[in-house]
Amino acid sequence: MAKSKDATAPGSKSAPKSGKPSASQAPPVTRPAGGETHQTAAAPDDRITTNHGVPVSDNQNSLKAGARGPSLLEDFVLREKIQHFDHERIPERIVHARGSAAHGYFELTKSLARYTRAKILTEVGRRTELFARFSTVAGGAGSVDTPRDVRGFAVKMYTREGNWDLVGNNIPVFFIQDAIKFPDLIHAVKMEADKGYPQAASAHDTFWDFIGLMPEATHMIMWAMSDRAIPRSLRMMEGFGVNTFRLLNDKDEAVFVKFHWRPKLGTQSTGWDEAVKIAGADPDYHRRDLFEAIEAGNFPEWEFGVQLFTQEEADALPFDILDATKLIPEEVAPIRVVGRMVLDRNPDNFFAETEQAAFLPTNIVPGIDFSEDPLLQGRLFSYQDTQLSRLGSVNFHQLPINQAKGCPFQNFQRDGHMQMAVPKGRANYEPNSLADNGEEGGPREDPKGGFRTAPVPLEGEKVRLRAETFADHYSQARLFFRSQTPIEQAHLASALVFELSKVAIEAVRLRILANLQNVDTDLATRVATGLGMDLPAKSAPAVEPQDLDLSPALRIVGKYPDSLMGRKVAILVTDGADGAVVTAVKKAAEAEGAAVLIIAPKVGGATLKGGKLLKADGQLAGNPSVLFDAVALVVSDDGCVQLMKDSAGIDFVHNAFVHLKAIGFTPEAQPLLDKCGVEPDAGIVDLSGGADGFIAPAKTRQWDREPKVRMLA
Ligand code: HDE
Repeated sequence: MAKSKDATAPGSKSAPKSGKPSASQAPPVTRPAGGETHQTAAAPDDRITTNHGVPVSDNQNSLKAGARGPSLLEDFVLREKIQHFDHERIPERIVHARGSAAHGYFELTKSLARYTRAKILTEVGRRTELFARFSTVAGGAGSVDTPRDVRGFAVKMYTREGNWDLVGNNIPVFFIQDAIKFPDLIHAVKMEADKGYPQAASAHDTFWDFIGLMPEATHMIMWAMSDRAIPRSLRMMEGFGVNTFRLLNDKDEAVFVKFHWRPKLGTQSTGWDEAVKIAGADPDYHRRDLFEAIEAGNFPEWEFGVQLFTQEEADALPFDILDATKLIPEEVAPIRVVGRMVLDRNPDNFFAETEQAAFLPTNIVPGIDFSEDPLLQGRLFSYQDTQLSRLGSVNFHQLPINQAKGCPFQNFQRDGHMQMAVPKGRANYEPNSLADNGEEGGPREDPKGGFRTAPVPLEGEKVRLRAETFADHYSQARLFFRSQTPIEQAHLASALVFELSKVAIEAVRLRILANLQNVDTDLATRVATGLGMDLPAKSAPAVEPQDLDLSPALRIVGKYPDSLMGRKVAILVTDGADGAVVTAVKKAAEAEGAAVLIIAPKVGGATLKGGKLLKADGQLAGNPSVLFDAVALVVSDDGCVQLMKDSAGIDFVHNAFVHLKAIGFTPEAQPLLDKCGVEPDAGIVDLSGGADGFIAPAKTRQWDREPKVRMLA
C-alpha cells in the first residue's frame, strides 16, 4: 500500500513504481520528494562535506528505506548534522549574557613610562589589536537591549606581552564591597526564582528587598537610577575599570590607577518612556546601532584615560580606594588622557567571537597589578572559573578570539579537553636539561621581563571583617545626586518612583525611603510623594554622611557634543510632499554627520509633488520616532489627513514630542501637530524658513519641554 503511494507521490518524478528496484530498474532516486532542488552541482572546493571531510551528495533528503520509509541509522550525514545542531548552544554567561562586540585597536598617545613598564602603556603610536564587548547585566542572552541596567564594558587587548582584559562597566562604582555578596546580588536582580520573571528588569520585589538591606549599594543605586543606565548607544557610553589597580615601573615602584574610557560622541542617554518603547520597536537597538555604524565606516572611538594617585594621596581621601562603591572625583584626581580605542571591524561570526570571548580580570600584563579591593580579589577567581562551565574546557584560551595574538604563548601545560595544539618533543616539565642532550628543552622563566607582583607589605590576623574605612555608605551617593543638574535629579527621583511602584511589599518601599533620607531629604521626600506614601523615620547610618565638594563632571545634561555625529534623523514623507524640502533637510543634517532615513507610509516610497518617486528607507509602522534622535515631517495636505487617521503616524509625532526631540515640519503638517498636542517651542521648527533652524535643536533634547509632557518626581 505504502509502496504504491510512493510511486505516485507528487514531485517524485523519477521514483520507481515499486520500492524494490528490479535488476533492470535504476536504483530509487532520493532527490527532493515535493520539489526540485535549486542547487547546481558544486565545484570540488565549494562542496559541502561532513565534519570529517566526506563530500555530501544530498543535503535535502535523509537516507530512508524507500522514499516513504523510515530513516536509516547508518545515515551518518544526517546523524552528524542533527547531533551537532543539538549541541549548538553553550551555557550563556551567568551575568552579562546579552552583549554585542566589535574588533578594533588601542593606540597610545602619551607614554606612562614613569609609572609602568607595560609596553602597551609606554610605546606611543603603537596600535594594539583589541576586542570590545558591551553588555547588559541582568537579562538573558535573548533579552532586549534597552532595559534600565548597568552596561558591561569589557576590552580584551592583545598586547605584545599577553592579553590585557580591562573588564569594566559604564558606571564607575559597584553595588557591593565584597565578592562574597555577588551571588546574592545577582540572584536578587535576576528573574524571581519561583516566577521566572521579570526578565532584564530591576523593578521588582527581590532586587529592592536586597538593596534596602544593603546600604552600601546606595551610591550605585543613584547611578543605576540615573539616565546613565538607559544609554542612547553603546557608542555613547563611558567605560570604567571600577576597581583600583596598580601600575608598576621598572624599579617596581607602584602607583594606584583607575582606568577610564570616554566616548568621542559624548555620553548620551534615552528617556525612560523612550527606552521602554524602543524595547518593543527594536529589541536589538544597540546591537544594530553598533553594527551599522561600523559597517558604514563611522568607527566608534573612546579616549583612554587614567587617574593616578600615590598611597599618601589615597590615605588623604575621605574614603578607601579599595572600596568599589566609591569613586575619585575627576576634580580631585584629574583624568589624564593617554590613548584611544577605535572599533573598526564587526565580528564575522557572533558565536565564535562575541559568545566565546572569555574576559578575565586575571589577564594582566607586566607593569600592571591588582589592588587588595575585596571585590576585585573575588573577581580574580570567578571569571576563569565560569569559563570552565561556559566553554567547557581548560583550553578555552586556544579559541581564536581568546588567543594571545600579540605574542607567542608557551608553557608546559598539556592535554585536557579539546586540546588544539600539537606540542612536539618530550619536554613537558621544567626544569629540564634536555637541551644539553640536543633536544628541544622548552621555554624558561624570565625574572626580569616576566609579570611581577607589587611588593606590597601586608600583615594582619585572619579575619572576616570589613574595614572601618568602608563604613560610609551615603556620602558619595549624596555627592552624585547633588552634583546632577535639576533635570537629571528629576529623572533619578522619577526612576526610583517607577521602580519602587513595581515593588509589591510595602515594607521594602519603606525601608528604601528610610535609607534615602541619608542621601538627601529632598530626594526622599520627592520619591515618597511620587509613591503616595508618608516618609518613614530615617534609618541610622553606620557612619554619618558628609557633604563632599560637588563634582559637575558627573553630569551628562549640558555636555552633548555640538554635532549630529552618531545621531539618526528621520524624514517622514507622504505622497505629494515637497522634494526640495526633503533634500534641504537631508543635506543639512548629513553635513553635521547625521544618518538620515526617509520614512514613508509605504515601503516603496512616496510620489513627490511633481510626480517623482522618492524611495523610502523604511515604512512608518516599523520605524517609529523612538528609533531616531530628531524627525522632520515633510507632508502634503492629503498626506497629513492620512497620517491623522493612522495611529503609527500619530504616535510618530506624539512620541517625538514627549521624548523631547526636535520636530521640523512643513506647514501642511500643522493639523497633525495640533492633533498630537505639539506645542511650539525652540525644538518645533517650521521648515518653510529653510532647514538650518532644525539642526541646532536636533543636536540635543528639549529639556525645557519636559515639565509640559511628564509628571516628574
Ligand atoms: Fe563580573 N562577571 N563579576 N563584574 N563582569 C562576569 O564572567 C563577577 C563585576 C563584568 O563581556 C562573569 O565571563 C563577580 C564588576 C563584565 O563577557 C562572572 C563579581 C564589574 C562582564 C563574573 C563581579 C564586572 C562580567 C560572567 C563580584 C565591573 C562581562 C561571565 C566580585 C568592573 C564580560 C563571565 C563579557 C562577567 C563575576 C563584579 C564587569 C560570573 C564574582 C565590579 C563587563 O565570572
